[in-house]
Amino acid sequence: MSTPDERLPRVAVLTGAGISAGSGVPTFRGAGGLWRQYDPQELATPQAFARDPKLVWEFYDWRRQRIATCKPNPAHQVLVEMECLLPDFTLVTQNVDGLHATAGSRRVLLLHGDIWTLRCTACSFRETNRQTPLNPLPPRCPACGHLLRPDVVWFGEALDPAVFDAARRAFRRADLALVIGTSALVYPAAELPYLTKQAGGTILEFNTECTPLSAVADRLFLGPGEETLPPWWADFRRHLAL
Ligand code: BJW
Ligand code: ZN
Repeated sequence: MSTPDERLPRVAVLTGAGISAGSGVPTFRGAGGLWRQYDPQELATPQAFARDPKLVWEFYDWRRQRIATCKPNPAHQVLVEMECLLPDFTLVTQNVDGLHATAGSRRVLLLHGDIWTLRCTACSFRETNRQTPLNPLPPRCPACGHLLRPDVVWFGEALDPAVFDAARRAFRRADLALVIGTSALVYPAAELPYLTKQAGGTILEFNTECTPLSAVADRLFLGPGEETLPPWWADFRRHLAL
């Protein structure tokens, strides 16, 4: 006899900047993704920070100020409900904005870190605070006086192996992968949905544009995630009799 849990699909979700676009958080790539005259992708590197920590901190401080006023949108809310109702559900995000947690998601695998946490470049000091603006810039370690940096993953830096392994396991065992608001260009995050596909599962993509993943996704829901995800979930929930 099957238990109620066994009839429910295992679901893994990968989110990117596009899920927070409807909340007013700027994305990295594409229209509106520019900060001053700089390309955000070029500021998210250890080289940029070594060259000009003040400039890189101004970029992160500006983003902290923007994000501080943003509220989760209906797409974030759907993922909170899914976590509550599905016994095998994993939310993996590339976002550093904290909006999944603010919405009420309890377990979130943060692949690229957290913009609200600062850590020392020299000692083990680490602190989470929502202070905006930060003053002075760049901030310095209260323990040793060296530079603090945002606790995020820049290009060329390794993701936390324990976090990434947990994400890989979730996508490998998932019957269904939802990929929401990511350009699917940045690795190793972008490889996750392919693990579901290789293991015989289904990929549903929610994006305002086609991405390199769209060719292998089983279905692309074209449009803002905050508009396309809630009706999809309402139907799916009904189908699962939840
Ligand atoms: C909507 C919407 C709405 C809009 N609704 N949708 C060549 C091949 C493969 C890999 C590499 C390569 N060359 C270099 C690499 C490695 C590199 C990489 O992937 N580069 C590629 C760009 C080519 N990767 C790395 O360096 C990673 N580390 C690594 O590989 O380490 C190796 C190593 C091992 C051992 C020791 C040492 C090293 C690290 C990657 C870290 C990425 N970091 C950033 C910054 C984080 C901090 C911060 O936020 O500032 O992460 S970069 C930036 O990109 C950020 C994002 O999380 C990430 C992904 O962006 P995302 O979320 O997809 O956003 P966008 O803007 O690209 O897309 C938004 C999407 O939303 C669009 O598609 C819109 O259409 C859509 N959209 N409105 C739904 N309303
Ligand atoms: Zn220190």
